[in-house]
Amino acid sequence: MRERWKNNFSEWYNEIIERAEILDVRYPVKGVYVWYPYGFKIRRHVVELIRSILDATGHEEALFPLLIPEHEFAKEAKHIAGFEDEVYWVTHGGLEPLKVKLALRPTSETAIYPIFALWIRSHADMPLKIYQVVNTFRYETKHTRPLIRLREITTFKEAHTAHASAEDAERQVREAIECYKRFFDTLGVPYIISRRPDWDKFPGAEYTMAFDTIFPDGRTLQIATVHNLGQNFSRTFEITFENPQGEQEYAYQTCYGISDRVIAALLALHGDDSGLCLMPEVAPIQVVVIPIWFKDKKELVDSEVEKLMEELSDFRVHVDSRDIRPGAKYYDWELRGVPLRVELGPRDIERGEVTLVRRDTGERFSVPRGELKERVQETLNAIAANLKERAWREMESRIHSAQSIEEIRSLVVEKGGVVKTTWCGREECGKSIEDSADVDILGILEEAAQGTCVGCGEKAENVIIMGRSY
Ligand code: PR8
Repeated sequence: MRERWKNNFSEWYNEIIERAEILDVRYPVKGVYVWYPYGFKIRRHVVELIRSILDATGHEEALFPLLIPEHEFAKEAKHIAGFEDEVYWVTHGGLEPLKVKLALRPTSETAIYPIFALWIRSHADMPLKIYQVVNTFRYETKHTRPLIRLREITTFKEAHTAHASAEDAERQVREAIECYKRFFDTLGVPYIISRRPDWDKFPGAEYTMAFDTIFPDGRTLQIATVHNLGQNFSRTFEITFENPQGEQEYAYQTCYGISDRVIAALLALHGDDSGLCLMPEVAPIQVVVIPIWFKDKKELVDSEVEKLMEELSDFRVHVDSRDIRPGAKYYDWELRGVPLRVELGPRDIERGEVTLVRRDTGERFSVPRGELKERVQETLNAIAANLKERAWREMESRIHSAQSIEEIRSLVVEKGGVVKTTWCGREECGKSIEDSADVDILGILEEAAQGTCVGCGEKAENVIIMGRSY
């Protein structure tokens, strides 16, 4: 059942985040939340996944300070202009005013690049590919929401790279996109990749590529961005290197990031009216075992459960031996999204079978005891494939084509979706399309445009997607 999930998504989301023990939202600072142990385990698996993808592609993890001195933070004019109204400042040490104000990083370009200037000497030092997983602070003025719009972003994975040529930086942008595709594909989170219009790119970037997903209420969520910084920051921070010809040159840079929003998407897209439905890859518990005790058979069942646990030791398994009704246990683990339930009672033991129940489809079936391990693996794989396929199908069903402003408005605002349309590429016209449709241009797709611009009727240059985002 996905009635409430679909029709009352916001309510569903707020309630599930709390009841499934992902975040405690009662912390007394706006936009700042507490991770429960269960939610934090999901987070840990997600972070491990992105780490493994980045490590396998030659990135190295490092850790830079949270505090950024004002003079570094203010160096890059566009960057500071883009972030100044979102920065938290540390102005005092105890009772004493600080001589130099310190920014809590809203992102770490200005913490990292002065140090890159010290690390990079020659073209042989590059490509330099660094990442860190840290908390960042943004004084968001739009409505804050758990995992979606945070003032303390607790899971900011930011990568920063430096290159000896513009071509190599361009190649890095493609590599980053490939890394994120692999990441989202493993999580079964569907995405649309587009290039942000110039007025919406990252402050200080040459251009920004973004991944957006669509939530059940039709709103889009930006879940990853990849920025080509060109030489904008290297000029400001004096990141120079000696090229093979012996000349000094400014480095070419990229940066790319994801956040807690990835976890928001993971939870939001795979849920239903009974709660979460976790991808096996990141589920803290992949298989929950429920012993079905009958009066005089408790010992028999318990000893079989013990054997079964050993057989399933390759998975993250949990036995629920609480002294409550099995039905109450089913309810709890469904709410928390455990992908697979195993039930074992005297009747199963007699028949040499085990009962499996899939969280995604509710399907219940018996498997021979001797085949348990293979069948569990096979079923977890089937669940992952089904969740991914279902999420992609749902998202694609929300993308429509529109040829007029009225159509854009009606498809996005009334039907709750995203539209594809065509645009001449002029900023002035783009903004007027946004104003008259009351819908944002999310980005430009890598597709050849045909026909005319939906705003001015001139020749179309770009295929764009438009929607309302979180
Ligand atoms: C950069 N510099 O910073 P970006 N709450 C949750 N997630 C958020 C929030 C928020 N308030 N704001 C942004 N995000 C570059 C790239 C280092 C890394 C998420 O880029 O400003 C969004 O998914 O685009 C965004 O795509 C990502 O952080 C990176 O932030």
